[in-house]
Amino acid sequence: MSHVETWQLRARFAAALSVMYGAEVPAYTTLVEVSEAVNRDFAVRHPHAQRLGSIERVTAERHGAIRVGTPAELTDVADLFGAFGMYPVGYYDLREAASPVPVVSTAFRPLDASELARNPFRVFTSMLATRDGRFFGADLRRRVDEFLDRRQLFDPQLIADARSIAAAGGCPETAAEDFVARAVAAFALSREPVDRAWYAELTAVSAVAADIAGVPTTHINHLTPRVLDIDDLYRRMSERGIAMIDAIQGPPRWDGPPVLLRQTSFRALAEPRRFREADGRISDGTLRVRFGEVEARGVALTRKGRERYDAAMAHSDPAAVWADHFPPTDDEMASAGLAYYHRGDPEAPVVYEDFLPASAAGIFRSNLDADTEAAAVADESGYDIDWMAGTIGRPIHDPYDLYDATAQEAPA
Ligand code: OOG
Ligand code: NI
Repeated sequence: MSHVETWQLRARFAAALSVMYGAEVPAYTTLVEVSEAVNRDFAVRHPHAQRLGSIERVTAERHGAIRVGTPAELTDVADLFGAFGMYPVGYYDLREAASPVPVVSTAFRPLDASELARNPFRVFTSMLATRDGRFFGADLRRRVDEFLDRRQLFDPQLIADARSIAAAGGCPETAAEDFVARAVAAFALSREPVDRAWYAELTAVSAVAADIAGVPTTHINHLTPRVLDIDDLYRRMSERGIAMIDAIQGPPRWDGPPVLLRQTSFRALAEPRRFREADGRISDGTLRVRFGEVEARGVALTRKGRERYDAAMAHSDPAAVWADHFPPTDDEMASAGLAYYHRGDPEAPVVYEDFLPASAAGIFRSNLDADTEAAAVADESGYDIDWMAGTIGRPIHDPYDLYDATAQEAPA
């Protein structure tokens, strides 16, 4: 019987999620079409277009985002993604952002360059920070936790199957289709009615809390294609009348080597949802919670390069000071030890595979109707990378360790 490896399961999972999301969010299909056109045109105009990844990989590449409510739910996610060869990399504390969001996050992704080359799917995963008294008073926290403890996001059988698939490194072909279908279904927008009063009450204190803990299920929040020219994408989407957020997040455009990650997003339309009213009646309504996002990836920065990046970004106009922080060529980036290149070859950038906390917080916030107010009390939650690793019972990988290892290898 043929054996389906975890990377093949990951590729099928990513593709099936994309089909589902396209059916649920029609604007996503437009975004994918425009992204493909941008990439095709870019490749024609630029002979070295494939330096940051083959057109096939870039065009097929997606990241998703999901949000969960509790440590137990996050642990289930870690178990589930293990079956797809996706492991937690990096700890992102969006509570620390200039405009805080009450979540702590990691990204599940393949670790090795060879696995990324086979299929690079990754999912940014956030957990609601209910223990942080700055965002959740004792009463709200208790009621949110009670609601979350009563729901079950993932069928225990799905998680048990995921654990055995992860341990076996794959599964027989006969089991693969069903497993992937069940995993995808766990992230579909639910038809289950939303309790109108509870959702409204949570919205009044925190839009993020309502999105995560106001409903009995989770869902894929966005699915992001990758482009080679995000400024061109931004222009083309705007020309189609799609209102993008004000700015592209992350490093400014410039003529030197693109670094890290640039992202932009647009607010999706209202989606039909069912509601349960106070008298028990079921009614139809809409919620505007999901959105479209697109990304462009550049070279991964070393710790030293990242310090320069953070310094430039702290400036009121990063574009104006960019050239004071970064040299204009890959040669100089490599010799100054600012960015990763395979075996030190400036022709062979190591692509950034992770996320940026400030951009992530910006993307979150740009798609919420209201901010969460932080109270002036101490944070006694204890959330940090070690807390998260201990909770999910697995290491949270350090992105720099992974880039160091990748840089020793020839390009995949
Ligand atoms: C996650 C936002 C972060 C990104 O690309 O930085 C993110 C979310 O909205 O749940 O996806
Ligand atoms: Ni995203």
